[in-house]
Amino acid sequence: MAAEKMINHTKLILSQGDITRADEEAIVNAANSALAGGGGVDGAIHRAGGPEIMAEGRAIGHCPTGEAVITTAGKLKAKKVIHTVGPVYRGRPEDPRLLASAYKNSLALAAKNKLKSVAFPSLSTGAYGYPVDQAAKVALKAVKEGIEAHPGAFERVHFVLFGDDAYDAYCRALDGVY
Ligand code: AR6
Repeated sequence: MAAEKMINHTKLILSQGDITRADEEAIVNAANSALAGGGGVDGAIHRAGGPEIMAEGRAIGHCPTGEAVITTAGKLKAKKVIHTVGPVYRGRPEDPRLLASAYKNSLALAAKNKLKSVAFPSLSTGAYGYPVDQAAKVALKAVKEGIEAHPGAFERVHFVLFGDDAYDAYCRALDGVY
């Protein structure tokens, strides 16, 4: 199952699956500010990629909410892992702003490192509790703006969504945003 849209020359793809298996140059991790590892996508990426990723994360030490840092991808197929930190959802006005920043700063870092394809999970919608329908709208708008801000940088931006609920929410949001 997959849905696709073109944004200028970039293919935006929504699919269902496990992001650790994504065949893209950069994989984005839903990290925490301490870059300390955890459950969800973060746990899956470290398990599949091996200890090198954590070692580089430790050396970087910290990533504020809404920002992004980059490490090796270890044993993963990707060239790099971009670690970003979405907001813990509290229903505040800054939640969507911070969530959008996490997506846009991840794309900016990918562009800077000449990574032409990027896989995202649905940031903040697991342990951080962001309602997925709301998060999907913020995510797709932010990614569209991020792609437009870096003309020619990306061949593909790929949301790899875990489970039917997330995939369906992003498909609904795609119709609204584009
Ligand atoms: N591939 C793609 N998506 C996944 C995978 C996977 N392998 N595993 C889970 N998801 P979460 P957050 C989905 O909790 O809400 C960690 O402990 C999951 O179903 O991974 O940003 C960090 O260390 C959900 O839709 O990230 C932080 O402390 C989405 O990924 C904290 O959780 C995000 O869920 C970050 O919380």
